[in-house]
Amino acid sequence: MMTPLRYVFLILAALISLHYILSFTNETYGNATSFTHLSEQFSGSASPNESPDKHYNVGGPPASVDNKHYEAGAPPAPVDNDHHNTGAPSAPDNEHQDAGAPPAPPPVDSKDGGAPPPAYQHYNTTTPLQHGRKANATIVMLARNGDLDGIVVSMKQMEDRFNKKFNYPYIFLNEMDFSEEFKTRVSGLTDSPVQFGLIPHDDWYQPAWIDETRASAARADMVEHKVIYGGSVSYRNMCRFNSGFFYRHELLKPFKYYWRVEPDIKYFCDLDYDPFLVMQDENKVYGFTLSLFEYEATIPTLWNTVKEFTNSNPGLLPPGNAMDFLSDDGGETYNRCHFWSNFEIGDLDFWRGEAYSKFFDFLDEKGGFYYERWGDAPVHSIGAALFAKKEQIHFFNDIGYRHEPFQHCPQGVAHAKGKCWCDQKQNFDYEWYSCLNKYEALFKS
Ligand SMILES: Nc1nc2c(ncn2[C@@H]2O[C@H](COP(=O)(O)OP(=O)(O)OP(=O)(O)O)[C@@H](O)[C@H]2O)c(=O)[nH]1
Ligand SMILES: [Mg+2]
Repeated sequence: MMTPLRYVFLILAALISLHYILSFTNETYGNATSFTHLSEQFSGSASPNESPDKHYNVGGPPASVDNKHYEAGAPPAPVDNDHHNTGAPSAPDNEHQDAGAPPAPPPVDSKDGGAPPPAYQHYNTTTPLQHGRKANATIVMLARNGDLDGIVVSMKQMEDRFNKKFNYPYIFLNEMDFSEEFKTRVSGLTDSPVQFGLIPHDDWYQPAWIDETRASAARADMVEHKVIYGGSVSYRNMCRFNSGFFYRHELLKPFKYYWRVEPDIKYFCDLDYDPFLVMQDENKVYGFTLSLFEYEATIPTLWNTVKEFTNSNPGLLPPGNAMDFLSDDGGETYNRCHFWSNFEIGDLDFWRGEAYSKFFDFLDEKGGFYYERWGDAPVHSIGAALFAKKEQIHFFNDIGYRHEPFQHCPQGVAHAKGKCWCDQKQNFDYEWYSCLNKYEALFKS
């Protein structure tokens, strides 16, 4: 007779035999039950090959160019008159854009990977990581409390792609007090200093000397003609502030260089050199990634006003400026090309200098920020192109960047170097609506 104890021994013996058979015949089972593996499990140390981070290196799916943003013969023109008055978060408004056929993607030059001419390729000559140098620079974001969700998206990318290595400070500006939630959330994203500034009343709001009857008639007309942001006063306040006041703000006074960042943008590539030092070492005053044509309806009298100014101040224009980026006929007419100012790396002292200061004051007195809808992009671009030498305007080719609905995706070698996650075929540089070829032509003759 078998006693119960014998049954127990018999089952144990059977289990041990099975374990040995499986250990030798099945590799997965053998590895999983090896002593080394089991001891790692108990001590809590994971194999270096099993780092959870390895699955998250990509940074997200590539953005696609949204065809809805293009229309044949005219730029995308959302009308969003309430958006800027409500403090609601920015949202791309795609609905009012005609769905024309998108331009064909530019051919990628297989010889040089589509890289721009050597004139623009002079990076990595300066890296603060090697030399321990830093520029006197800050990252600037103008924002409403309602922009918070888009701001953290932009700021996290700024930190991850660039600033956690370089630790430049941030300055946030607003015509209203930032909420505690805003301050807490953005401060938590960086080890760098973060400051929050209130914009002085008169630097933001429509001046009392503007004829409101004329201004409101202009807004109504633009709404009727579906001009983008045509009915918005706060958008005009924003454009005027960015054109002539941000660089004079108390918090920016100690700084020489700035990098402008907007909500909901994308940075596609790792940046392992300091663009501020490129600006400083090469005496640049303005850096861009995207350029395009302005909406004619927003600037009907801008160029005549510019000509009036330059005719009476010819001495402010240096020889060898970038006039040919702006005009195809030696300055007679404006071709509407401008650098897209939602991305800017620039020299604050250039804006603070005599030429641009006089220029801005002259434009401001004409009232075109309110009687029309002059944008800070054409105003900055015209200022930089006229009052600096063309070599002082820099194309940051290796900064992959998207602000809806356009993106600059570095090509070839630059794409690989930055480990960029944008699709190289989705690149605005040589689309029909881009002005990059006019910038490049400046350096060909
Ligand atoms: N404080 C404040 N910031 C604003 C206001 N309007 C716009 N901004 C900011 O100014 C910058 C430009 O505004 P956007 O709404 O992005 O204008 P845009 O880039 O021409 O157009 P979209 O991005 O397509 O909406 C962004 O950084 C905004 O957060 C405002 O009324 N108050
Ligand atoms: Mg924007």
